[in-house]
Amino acid sequence: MRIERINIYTTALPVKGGVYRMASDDVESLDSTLVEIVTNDGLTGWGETCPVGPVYQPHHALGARAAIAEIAPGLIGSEIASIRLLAKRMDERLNGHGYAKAAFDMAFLDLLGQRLGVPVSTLLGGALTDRVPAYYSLIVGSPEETARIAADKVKAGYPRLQVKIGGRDLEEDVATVHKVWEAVGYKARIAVDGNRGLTVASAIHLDRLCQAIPFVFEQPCNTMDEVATLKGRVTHPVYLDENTEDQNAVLRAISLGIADGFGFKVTRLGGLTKMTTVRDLCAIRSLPHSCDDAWGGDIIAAACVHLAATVEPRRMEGAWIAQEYIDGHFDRKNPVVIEKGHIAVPQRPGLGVKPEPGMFGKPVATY
Ligand code: 0XW
Ligand code: MG
Repeated sequence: MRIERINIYTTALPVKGGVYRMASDDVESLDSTLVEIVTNDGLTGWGETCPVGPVYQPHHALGARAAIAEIAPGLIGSEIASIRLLAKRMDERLNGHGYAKAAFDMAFLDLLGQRLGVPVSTLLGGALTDRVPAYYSLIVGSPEETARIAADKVKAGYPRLQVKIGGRDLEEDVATVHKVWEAVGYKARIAVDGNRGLTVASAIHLDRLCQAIPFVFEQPCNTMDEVATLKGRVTHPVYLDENTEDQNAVLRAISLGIADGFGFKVTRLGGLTKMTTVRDLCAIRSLPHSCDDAWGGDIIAAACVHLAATVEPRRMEGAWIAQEYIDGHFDRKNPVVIEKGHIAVPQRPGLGVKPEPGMFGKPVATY
């Protein structure tokens, strides 16, 4: 099975509700890039990469497409058999840019799964479950409104909430965390996500002012060095998200002992194959983590869920997919959906999702 053609598409994913607010940025519509690989035996494999705007992490949609343009011509004619060989070929075309390579890695695995008749979770080492937990991400908002939505989402079955804070007065952040805790208590696990927005001083204050509330503190400050200085000075467990820019960053954080867990993004880490390495490193040190991406439609959602199914459930912090913030699905027949706060793992060969034919219009590039 050889790569005959690669089509690149783009699609806009407007945010349901108008705006997705984080400490680092407000976003209103996300620009997703889709990779369709067509093989000589008529199979098609799909990949996707969709940064949540250009500010959240050092990725942007135009950057992804520029990187794809460097890589794609060098893949034509390649055999879809060894994922490692394909990764090497991509590295020979372009240094870095894992978030663009991630879309190809997804498409390779989608094709290999279809060819072998197995779901992608099997290619990632094997599923431990057929249903993974999701979590609900509450955007930066007023304490009252955030607590009201939190209670609703717990009632709807979400086992975990992520409360976004930062970019405003400490008083409002502290009040938000308290109100959410009063509203949901032990009924859901809570992560408080600063999205790099707090100074070390504010992070220490927030930690003290919310001392008795059992939450994990996600990416409170901008850099890994700042977060490292929190060790021993805050009582809440600290998780890294945006700072895990590649596998080496994860290795560094684990070996320095500065992260109690992670919010992983599949494309940021360079794709599903690279994620299996950090998944296994986390298993060695009993570190919990999520299997998310920053944004995306059904292709990315399926990728996150296949990977999440291979993580030991006691360390699985949930698969975040953008469904609650986008309208519709790429695959209306077999969409990836959250039901009662959980997501069924696709059982069909490959990723198990296929965009409706023609839904993205004409390709923006073909190789
Ligand atoms: C909740 N997310 C997975 C969605 C947005 O990309 C932000 C992100 C996070 O945890 O920071
Ligand atoms: Mg986060």
